[in-house]
Formats: sequence, structure tokens, C-alpha cells
Amino acid sequence: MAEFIVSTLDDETFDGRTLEQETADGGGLSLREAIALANDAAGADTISFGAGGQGLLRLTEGRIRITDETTINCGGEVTITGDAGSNDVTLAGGITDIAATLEASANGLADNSQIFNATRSLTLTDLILTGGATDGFLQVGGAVASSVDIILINKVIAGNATLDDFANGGGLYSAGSIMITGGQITGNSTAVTGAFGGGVAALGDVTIINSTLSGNQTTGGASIGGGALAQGILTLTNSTVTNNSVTGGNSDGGGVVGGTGLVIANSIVLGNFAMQGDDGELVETAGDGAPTFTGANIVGADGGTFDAEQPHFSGPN
Ligand SMILES: [Ca+2]
Ligand SMILES: [Ca+2]
Ligand SMILES: [Ca+2]
Ligand SMILES: [Ca+2]
Repeated sequence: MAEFIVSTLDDETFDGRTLEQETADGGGLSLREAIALANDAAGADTISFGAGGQGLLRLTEGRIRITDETTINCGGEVTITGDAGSNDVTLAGGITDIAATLEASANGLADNSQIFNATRSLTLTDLILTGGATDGFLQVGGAVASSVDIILINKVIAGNATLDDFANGGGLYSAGSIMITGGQITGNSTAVTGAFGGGVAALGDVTIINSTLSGNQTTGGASIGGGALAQGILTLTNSTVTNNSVTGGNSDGGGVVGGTGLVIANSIVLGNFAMQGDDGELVETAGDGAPTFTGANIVGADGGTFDAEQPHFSGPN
């Protein structure tokens, strides 16, 4: 395992050369250069951030492909944004307000890209991902899309969006499972038809521990799971899910949706809503018909009707 240390905030391109050469061109080793080197190096690698790599890292060259097992550990001082045009994420402003951006201009996110697209296991620690967006049919994962598992630790995923039909996961999408520990998943959205999971969507299980999901939404029709949706089992432990919503027709589960199971432990699920559906807080669709509650929970009353349909979805990477 090698460690690659990012030393510039500029989005310098990878030119197919050595670590020494990529570091020597431009202002240092960029995140894009570091990940390309890690992709090419055999085995799992770690990306970390030196002094020159701390701050706001703006992707101007599009999403970054991750094709080998990688851990990205930012140490808490790094914000990565897909806002290439510098018109909705600023260092001072910190985190994108996607809703305000969309209200200001229908094309407000036209310059933004997805941040990470992974085909191997990805672990993200101590960083903020904001202003990630996709604008195509089936383009899942506003900030991160993965064909395998994603693990997040102490991480903020805020203000990311998908903007077209069947683009699941306004913040995160995985064709495997997603594990979030100490995360804040806030203000992410999907916009059009059949786009499940305003904050998080996974074909496998979603496990959320010591985390907050708030202000995530789906606005299209048949777009269930405002906060998070797992086609497998969704588990919430010591977490808060509030102020998430689904507002389109035939959209249930403003808070969280579990496809084959829903487990709520020592958590709060309250103040989420489905504008036109009947299950504002939570939905279990194809398991034993009711969530499993353990420990002490506060769960809003609007979750008592559990639908029979299974949330089938898929998406390319
Ligand atoms: Ca270069
Ligand atoms: Ca360089
Ligand atoms: Ca590698
Ligand atoms: Ca922008």
C-alpha cells in the first residue's frame, strides 16, 4: 500500500508519468494526479492531504474515476466541490445551497460535475463533498457513484444533486452497500422521475451510525426515499433523520426506506414528509411488513402504512 499526499488545490491533469514528474508539473501533486497514480499502482492505496492540499479543492476537469481500492483521508480541512464555474460554492460560503441555486437559475448547476465515480471499494474520511451534480438520464450519485461498496467516516455530503430521470442518489449512490459513520448528509436532492434517495441510494444495504440526515429531498414523481433508500436492509443506529421530504406524486418515505428490511435503533426519525404519499417518515417495502425497533427511538406517527411494492432500480457507473 502506498500513500499519495496531495500538495496543491489546483485540479491538475494526470499526464501518464511518474509520481516525481506529476509532482513537478504545475503546483504540486493534485488530487486527480494522486488518484490516477493510485489507480495504476497495484493494491489498495491511501490518498492524504499535505499543507498545500488543505482548503477548497474545485474540480475543473470533471469527475474523478477511481478504479482501484482507495482510501481518501482528508483530515477534516478539505472541501471538494464539483462546481467548476465557481458560481455556487465558495470558500467563504462553504456548502452549496442546491435549492437556492436551482431557484436562481434552471441552469445553475450546468457547470457542475459529479465528484467521484468508483469501480472498486472506496473509503472516504474527514472531508466535505459539496456541489457535485449529474445532469443526465440514469446518471446516479450527485457527489459519488460506486459500482461497489462505499464507506464514509466523519464526513459531510451536502448540497449535491442529480437533475434527470432515474438518477438515484442525490448525494451518494452505490450498486453495492453504503456504510456511514459520523456522517452529515444534508441538502442533497434528486429532481425528476423515478430518482430514488434524495440523500443516499444503494442497491444493497445502507447502514447509518452516529449520523444526521436532514434536508434531503426528491421532487420528481415515483421517487421514494427523501433521506435514504436501500433496496436491501436499511439500518439506522444512534442517528437523526429529520426534515427530509418526497414531494412528487406516488412518492412515499420522506425519511428512510428499506427494501427488504428496516432496522431503527436508538434513533430519531421525525419531521420528514411525503407531500402526496401516505408515509412521511419511513417505509419498509418487501420485508416482514414492519420495521424492527430496538432501544429507545422517537419516530413520527406518519409511518404506519407499509407498502407492498419493492423499490427496483438500477443504474450504470
Ligand atoms: Ca500533471
Ligand atoms: Ca502536478
Ligand atoms: Ca492502487
Ligand atoms: Ca456551478
